[in-house]
Amino acid sequence: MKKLLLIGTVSCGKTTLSQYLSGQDLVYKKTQALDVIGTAIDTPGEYLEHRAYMRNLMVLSADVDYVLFLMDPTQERFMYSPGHSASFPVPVIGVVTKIDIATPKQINDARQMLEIAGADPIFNISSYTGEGIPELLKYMG
Ligand SMILES: Nc1nc2c(ncn2[C@@H]2O[C@H](COP(=O)(O)OP(=O)(O)O)[C@@H](O)[C@H]2O)c(=O)[nH]1
Ligand SMILES: [Mg+2]
Repeated sequence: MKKLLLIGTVSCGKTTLSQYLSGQDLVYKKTQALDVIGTAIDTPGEYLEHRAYMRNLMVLSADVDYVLFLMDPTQERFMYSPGHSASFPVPVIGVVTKIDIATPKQINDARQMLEIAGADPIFNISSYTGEGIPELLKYMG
């Protein structure tokens, strides 16, 4: 399993995805601090939402194989800046979460936003149904 840094707004699905990837039970748990679940570093959403924390994300990413930009297509908020992925020293993969409850249009819009942020490639997943996760894991190797 690769080392990952999961980034995304509050409640976009970071903790649930890292629990899924590490085979843990899915239990709601608000991430208050950095949390290492299996080989994924789960970050509090506040890291992305407050610019002052961005530096911490950059430092953390030095030690991982991939950064994952997560995006919840049912949320209106878009926190990534255009070309954001270029500030990380490792490949940035886009992950559209919660596709079990999102409309096709919401999913497409989210994909476009992640593209603008520079994430490549981009996977659509659900941590509830597991859809899309085998493809993501296969890509990461
Ligand atoms: N329907 C659905 N809900 C999800 C999915 N992933 C997470 N959630 C729910 O979204 C909420 C926030 O998830 P969480 O992983 O804590 O988000 P985080 O703040 O990014 O760590 C929780 O109630 C999760 O159960 C998913 O794939 N589908
Ligand atoms: Mg969390």
